Amino acid sequence: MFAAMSASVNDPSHGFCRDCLSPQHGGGMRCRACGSPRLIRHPELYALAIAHIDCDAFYAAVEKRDNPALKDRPVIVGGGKRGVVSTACYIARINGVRSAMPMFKALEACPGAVVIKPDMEKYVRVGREVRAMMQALTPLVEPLSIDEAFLDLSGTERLHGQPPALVLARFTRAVEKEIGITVSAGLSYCKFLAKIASDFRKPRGFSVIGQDEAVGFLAEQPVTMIWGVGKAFAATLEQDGIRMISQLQRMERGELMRRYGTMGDRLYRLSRGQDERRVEPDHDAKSVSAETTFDTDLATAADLVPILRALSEKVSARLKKAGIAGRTVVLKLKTHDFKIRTRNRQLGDPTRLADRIFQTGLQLLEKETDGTKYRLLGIGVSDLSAADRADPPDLIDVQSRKRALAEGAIDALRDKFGKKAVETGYTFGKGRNARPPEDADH
Ligand code: TTP
Ligand code: MG
Ligand code: MG
Repeated sequence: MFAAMSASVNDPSHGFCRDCLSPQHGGGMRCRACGSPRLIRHPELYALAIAHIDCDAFYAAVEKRDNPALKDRPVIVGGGKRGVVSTACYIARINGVRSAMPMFKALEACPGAVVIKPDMEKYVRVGREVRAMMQALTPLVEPLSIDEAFLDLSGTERLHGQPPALVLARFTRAVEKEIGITVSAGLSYCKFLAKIASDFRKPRGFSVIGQDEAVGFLAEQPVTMIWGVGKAFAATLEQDGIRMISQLQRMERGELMRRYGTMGDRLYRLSRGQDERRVEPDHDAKSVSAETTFDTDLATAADLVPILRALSEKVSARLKKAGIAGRTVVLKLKTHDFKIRTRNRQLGDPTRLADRIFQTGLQLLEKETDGTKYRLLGIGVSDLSAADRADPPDLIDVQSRKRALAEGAIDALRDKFGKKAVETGYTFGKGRNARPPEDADH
């Protein structure tokens, strides 16, 4: 499926050297210009534009960069509060060390390892630098975590004067040179396969999965390669005798949906390499929200409403401080058995008023107070915009206008006398069961 195995390895127009980027004509094993064996050839190389990039052994790579004496040593980053491995460099991995392993086990497997406590601030900073370099290639960058993102490079050829494959290879070189860590890249026609490809030949990998080979390639993979098939779901499939994606490829959509609901539809499509999801760029913040986990599960409106009020005020305060407003109110509940329920309502205009957020949340909450016990409640707004068009006074009804005016007055008092100076009826006496709200910026 990949370059080396591809049928058109000899096609002179479909390859380049990943080290010096010179085009490769003919089928040699080494670059004609620089002698490097890191050649990439693929019949669809210049037709694919969806990329996934993931840094190699990210935290450990940053630590090695900052202390060259560690270069050839096995390095484990972790410990801290939970006493587990965050990540290990590839030398430590040869000895069997893995992320999430208890530290004592990791040291049993690799006694000579150098253990380093995580320095999150540093990793966040480096992650941002890598992201900034991605954003210089295309505005369509969708971060998935601190060290990885999807990029949609379609339509960037005119800007860069090069097809996406070369832009990507140039990028991986630039990260090595400018940031001092390595990344792996996957290139395909969809997100699902781009992500699989980036994981294929780590570290310093560059893998390509084209349209023509997708179904054949997937047929040979286990179902766990499908997005959303975790351990529990894989066990369910295993019980039904399904282990390989090829088995899903032979099943009808209706049958899969009957057995597995919406997940069945996903299995049907992804097993056939069909993935229409677009690369969604990151906006600085997509929502502003606050949530709290209760000490004991709560079910009644009497218990939940005061907490909703307090959280709405918190969200509103943060919106006001940031000068932004949100048009969609999102209620989040987690049931006693850890199922998440989110409910949205779009407003006519963006708001930053605690009362509007609260009243909307209340309407959504009413439908969910059906006796279910909850362990968490959250409220927030999304569809963010600048505050200048928020809460137009002539468009809100008389009651809400009164409350808006009152809220303005309360804000002014709080500014003058401090946060605790004014409490509304709803928040009075709250907190019996609630922990302090946690902020959540997404
Ligand atoms: P990953 O990209 O999953 O792993 P990695 O970059 O360390 O290694 P590779 O991609 O080459 O396989 O995660 C990125 C970082 O997130 C990782 O360096 C440390 C952190 N992390 C944890 O803290 N705990 C974990 O269980 C995992 C998987 C990652
Ligand atoms: Mg990584
Ligand atoms: Mg990652």
